[in-house]
Amino acid sequence: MSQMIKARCIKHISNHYSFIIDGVATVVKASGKLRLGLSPMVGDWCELVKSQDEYVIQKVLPRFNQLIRPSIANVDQAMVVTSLFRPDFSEILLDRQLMLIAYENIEPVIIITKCDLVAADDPVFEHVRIYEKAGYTVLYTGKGYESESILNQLAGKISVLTGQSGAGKSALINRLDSSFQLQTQETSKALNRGKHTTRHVELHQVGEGYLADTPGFSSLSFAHCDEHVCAYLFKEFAPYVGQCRFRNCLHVNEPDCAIKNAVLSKKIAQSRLENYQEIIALIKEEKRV
Ligand SMILES: Nc1nc2c(ncn2[C@@H]2O[C@H](COP(=O)(O)OP(=O)(O)O)[C@@H](O)[C@H]2O)c(=O)[nH]1
Ligand SMILES: [Mg+2]
Ligand SMILES: [Zn+2]
Repeated sequence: MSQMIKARCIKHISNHYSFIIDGVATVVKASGKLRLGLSPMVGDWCELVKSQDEYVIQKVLPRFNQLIRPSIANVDQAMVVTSLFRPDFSEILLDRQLMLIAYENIEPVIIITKCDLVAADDPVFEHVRIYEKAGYTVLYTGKGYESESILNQLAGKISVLTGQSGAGKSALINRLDSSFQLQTQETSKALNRGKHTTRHVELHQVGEGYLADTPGFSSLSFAHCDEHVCAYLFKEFAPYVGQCRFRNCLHVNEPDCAIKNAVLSKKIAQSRLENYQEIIALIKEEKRV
C-alpha cells in the first residue's frame, strides 16, 4: 500500500528536488514526465507517494503566488530592509517596493535597520511611523539588537528579503543565523565566478521559518503593472475601495476622490498619496515606450 504525503519543496537543481520530509531535507528525483503538467517550484507544496523506498512527485498543489526572480512559489512575506542612515531613509523607494510586493499578492514587512546609529528622538522616526499608522508591520533592528521579534515574524513562513544595497540585508541575515553567514559567502563567491555558474534558488531554514537566499524585487520596474490594480494596494487606501465618485478612480485628477479627501482630513499621509501618484505616472510612462 503506497502512502501519500504532503511536503514542501525547498530546493531545485535540474531534476533533483529537495523536500522536507519528517523534518529532514530529502532529495527526490523527478522520474520521467511528471503526471501533472505543472513542474514543482521551490516553495511548492506537493503530494508525494512512496514506491519501493523512493518518493515520487505525484502532484503540485495550487499556488497562491509565484515570483519569477527569484523563482519561488507561495511566498508569504517580503522583508523590506530599509536603513535609517547610510543610505538615508527613503519613503519613495520604500513605497515603490511596497507597491511591487503587494502587486504580487505578498505581504510586506518593513525592517528598519541601523537604529543604533540614530538617536531615539530623531525626526526620521516620524516618517517611519507613517507606515505603522498605515497598518504595516514594522520591526526595528541594529547592531547589537536582539533578533527575537524578527525570528518570530519569520516563523512558519517563506520569506524573501529585499532592500537597497547597503541597507543591511547581509548583516541582518548574519545576526539571525550564524550558519547562514557561510551560505551567503558561498553564494557570493559562486556569483563572482561569472555568468556560467548555475544559479539555483534555495530556501534556508532560519529559526522556524524559511528565507530565500536570493533577494526579490531587485528591479523596481512597473512595466508589468496595471494602474487600476495598484489603485488600492497601499494598505491604508484599502478601506476606501468603492468610495470614490468614479469606480475606476486612480486618485490623480478625478473629482470627489475618497483617497484625496482622506489626505485632506489627515487620515492618509500626503507623502503616500504623492508617492503613489508618482508610481501611476511611472506606469503610464513605461506603457508609452
Ligand atoms: N551600525 C550598523 N551598521 C550596519 C547595520 N546593518 C548594516 N550595517 C553596515 O552597513 C553596511 C552595509 O550592510 P550590508 O549588510 O552589507 O548591506 P546589504 O547590501 O543590504 O547586504 C556594512 O558596512 C554593515 O556593517 C546596523 O544595523 N547597524
Ligand atoms: Mg548584501
Ligand atoms: Zn480616488
